[in-house]
Amino acid sequence: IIIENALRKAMENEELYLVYQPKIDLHTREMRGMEALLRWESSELGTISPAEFIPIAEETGQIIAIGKWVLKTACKRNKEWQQKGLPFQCVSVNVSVRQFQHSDFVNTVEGILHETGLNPRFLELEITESIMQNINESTTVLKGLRELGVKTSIDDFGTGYSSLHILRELPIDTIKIDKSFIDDVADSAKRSMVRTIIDLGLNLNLSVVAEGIENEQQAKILSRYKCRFGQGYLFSRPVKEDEFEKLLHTQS
Ligand code: G
Ligand code: G
Ligand code: MN
Ligand code: NA
Repeated sequence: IIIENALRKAMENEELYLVYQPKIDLHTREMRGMEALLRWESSELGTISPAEFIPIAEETGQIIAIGKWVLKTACKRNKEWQQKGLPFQCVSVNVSVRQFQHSDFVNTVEGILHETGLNPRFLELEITESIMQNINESTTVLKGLRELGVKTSIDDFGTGYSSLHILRELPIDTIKIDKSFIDDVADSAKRSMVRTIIDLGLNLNLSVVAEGIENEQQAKILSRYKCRFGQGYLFSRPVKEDEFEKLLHTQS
């Protein structure tokens, strides 16, 4: 209840903001996209992680308004960067299950693209395997998004109960291999799992992203296994928009 009330004010008082983390081509080390991540600096409660407040916002339904704000802010900012002449990048936005399953979701995305003027190909939506709870509806939503020209990605891939099922049934573009598998890459006895996931993605013509890369050894092994893209502290932490703009400048 405390967080719920503070979150209501957070929207009004502009305590929410986005940070951005680059996605890197592991071969050339160039930026090939960015993920927008939500942050909350509460005047009452201090810094609160989305891992803590997103589940509450899902329960209370506040996620619908928050999710719209995130999506609109990320699209608007990306369009502004493009208009400034910075290199065009695709922005990935996290979408929670409840938001994804909201009846109006595809229309909302379409409206935000229209309003911000962002070309749909520069937007990707990250969802988790939990959308499999409702496979028919999820398929309809994913098809609607594909018709709009928006890309979709399965976040934390490999951690759910339906990883294979999802690939077989749903029209998606990208898998993001969960950090727990990337942590295992340094261990020769455990790395075969990662290799198998990468091959699976490539064989299905999906874009494969490794998340949570923290050292050069992991990056090298993943690159050798033909994982094309990566994100992680090795390349950059998620940074505020002014700092991210500087990163974009170094790419032009
Ligand atoms: O950025 P960080 O590692 O603190 O994120 C923690 C969790 O919160 C991750 O699971 C991430 O996907 C999720 N998260 C971050 N930003 C958003 C957002 O804008 N919307 C949703 N639904 N989840 C987010
Ligand atoms: O669930 P999702 O993949 O959206 O969450 C991404 C989270 O992982 C973000 O909170 C981000 O801050 C965090 N993150 C990004 N790169 C790294 C990394 O290299 N190491 C760790 N520990 N966390 C990372
Ligand atoms: Mn994500
Ligand atoms: Na993830």
